[in-house]
Amino acid sequence: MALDDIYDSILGFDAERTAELVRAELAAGTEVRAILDEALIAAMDEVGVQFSEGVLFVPEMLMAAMAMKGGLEILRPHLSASEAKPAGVVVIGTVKGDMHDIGKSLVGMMLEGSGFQVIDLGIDVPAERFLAAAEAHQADIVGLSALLTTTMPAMQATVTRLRERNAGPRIIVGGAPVNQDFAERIGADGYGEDAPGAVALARRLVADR
Ligand code: B1M
Repeated sequence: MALDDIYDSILGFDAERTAELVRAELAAGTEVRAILDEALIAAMDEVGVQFSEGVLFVPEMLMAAMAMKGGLEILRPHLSASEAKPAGVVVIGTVKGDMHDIGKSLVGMMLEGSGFQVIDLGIDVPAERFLAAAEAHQADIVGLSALLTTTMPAMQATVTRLRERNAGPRIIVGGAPVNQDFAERIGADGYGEDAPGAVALARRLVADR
């Protein structure tokens, strides 16, 4: 099955083939969601399992990530739809010390697709940069991503820094080690389990403002 081939191409670190197969799947009319969930994200989950088991190491994890990101870029126009007036402004980034950007980028793309204006600050973003960007762009929402247990404190520190403003933006958090309980403990306004969850949450928070 073609989705399995995409999955295998990521686990084979063959970025060119991943791109080729994703294009072919789109042309064949396969749903974007299926390509994303059953091939791209599923493959990265397996990479994580194999890394934990000591089968794969950091260089392989990186090569798999590059293949996944290539596929994601091809899906980007299909995740995005333009609207005249943005649903809100979101500043998003991965917190300080953390280099993982695939989940954060996916959340950003899906927010764009839902009509939000997204300012993506990238990876390893210190609290001050989140604060400066939120002010400069008059953000409605700041989205923080963390993939490491060791960078969860940086997420907490960023929330604390953003909260020092009186009328600050709403803050949403997400990433594999984060959960609702943690979000509440650090004073975030919400937790997005995945990209669609983050979009639903952002919509709710903007509507409540
Ligand atoms: Co890293 N890594 N990594 N890694 N890596 C993990 C996270 C890990 C779980 C692997 C493992 O051990 N099984 C583990 C963390 C363990 C822990 O802390 N509990 C780990 C480790 C240990 C490390 C290093 C420390 C390894 C080392 O150097 N010894 C190192 C740290 C570097 C650093 O950041 N300082 C490291 C490095 C890397 C690479 C650079 C090689 C590469 C990242 C490349 C890149 O991003 N450009 C990498 C990768 C690829 C992974 C795994 C395999 C895949 C992550 C991914 O992209 N998933 C990962 C294992 C895993 O997660 N299965 C792993 C796909 C992506 C779509 O999912 O990011 O979870 P995810 O995003 C989801 C949700 O979490 C959520 O929505 C997304 C879509 O559904 N979400 C949000 C994310 N952000 C959100 C924000 C929101 C809302 C929802 O609102 C704002």
